Amino acid sequence: MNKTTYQFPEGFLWGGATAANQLEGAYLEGGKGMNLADVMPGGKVRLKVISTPGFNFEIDKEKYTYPNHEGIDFYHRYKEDIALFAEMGFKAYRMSIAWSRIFPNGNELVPNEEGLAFYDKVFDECLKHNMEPVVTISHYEMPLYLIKEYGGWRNREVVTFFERYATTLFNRYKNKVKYWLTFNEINGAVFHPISSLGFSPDTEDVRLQESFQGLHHQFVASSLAVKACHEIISEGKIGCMLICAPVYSIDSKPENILYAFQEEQIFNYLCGDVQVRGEYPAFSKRFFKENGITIQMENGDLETIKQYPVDFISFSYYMSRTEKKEKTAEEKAAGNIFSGVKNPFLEASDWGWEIDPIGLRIALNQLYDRYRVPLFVVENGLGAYDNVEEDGSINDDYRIDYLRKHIEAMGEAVEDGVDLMGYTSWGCIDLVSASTGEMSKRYGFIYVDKQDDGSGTLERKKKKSFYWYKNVIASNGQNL
Ligand code: BGP
Repeated sequence: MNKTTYQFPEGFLWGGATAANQLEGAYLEGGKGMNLADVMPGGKVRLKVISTPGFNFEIDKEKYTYPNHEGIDFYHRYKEDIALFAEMGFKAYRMSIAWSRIFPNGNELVPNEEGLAFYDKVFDECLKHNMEPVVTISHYEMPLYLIKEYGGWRNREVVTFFERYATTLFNRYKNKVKYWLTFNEINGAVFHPISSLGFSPDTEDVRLQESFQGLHHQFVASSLAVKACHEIISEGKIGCMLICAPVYSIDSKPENILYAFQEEQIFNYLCGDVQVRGEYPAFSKRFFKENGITIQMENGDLETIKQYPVDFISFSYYMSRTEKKEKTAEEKAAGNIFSGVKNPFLEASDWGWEIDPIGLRIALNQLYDRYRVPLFVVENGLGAYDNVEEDGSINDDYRIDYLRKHIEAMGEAVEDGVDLMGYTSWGCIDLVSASTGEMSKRYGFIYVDKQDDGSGTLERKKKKSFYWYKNVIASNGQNL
């Protein structure tokens, strides 16, 4: 039976999360170089681009809109936005750094001072309000030059560039940022190599081979970042970042249960095992063999991975996944990155993402049982159409309901014994959607007046959920 109040640990990191490419805008300012997000069009075409081979990484403004170019103009309005987060009582703000603001092409030896100075100002603003910055080093915005000239993470050389980038950040912000995350949703790479690994495989046949090779490079890069973080920042804590969805079998047929279990091994655990346990799991051997995957490794890679595991696991949770070994096209469910079949017991958002708070409790327990390191929920939320009433209010009770149930699920997991560090709900201020590139899929406590066609004043308005979340934080999760 669910309790009515929950005991979240003292010092629990309540807050919100964003990513540079989805809110900063100013895509050509401050010496920034072009990155992947700058060439990703908005609308239905983006969804297609994410999953179709052969994307050419060019901008065609005649044909498409590019919502990331302006974002919500956080680059110029960060003070106002951070002040609003502070008003809600945020203890933490998860954000990312745009790699191409620091190294415009990605392969330079000397960083761009203007880019570094921008994030200094953002961190200072957070610290002024007693908010811990939680910084994702790479969130779907690889410098375009590395994509075009090097082939993205397929190329081993990128490891060196990333290590230099991460080390530059640790040296510069060592007195301001304690919490770091390496690659956003690293285990999603196989499903959308374009956003995570910076390449679009030429054919479906090579997708797995190239993705796992790219992932291996990211594992090495991540370990080198862990090493550097610990050497440079005495109090530094660095985590991996996974997209997490427990996989259910559609029924009790053993073939389906085995299939769901294997999907969970490959999708949920492989990346975690490498980054937390420091080794490729036993099941990966057979999976690689049966799928014709051969990973080129350099001497010392496995030792590096073993020696520098992450300190904690952060993850996004939006939905669970239900699986069936043989499925027809009609049975497929919509979903974030991955999709299984429709679960008859779950309702879904307007974008077909199934809503399953219990799945979050399961995910937290599964991860903690397996790894025994602190967990951090760094993304969770409901993408919804919001309506501004005539009096200017936005009554997003559906969002409050979604968040309340997920926070309750976390409370249950804490009670189950899970070591949970914090919760930063996704898109605390409305921003550009990663999958559609549109504004109308809104997650925020703060509404931004910007529409899909780019019109709008960019004015910020507090939604009903703003006041609700403020109360949740003030009561450390007791008043839900
Ligand atoms: C995650 C990404 C985020 C974010 C979120 C919501 O996968 O890490 O960047 O956007 O999903 O997705 P969407 O914006 O497509 O609704």
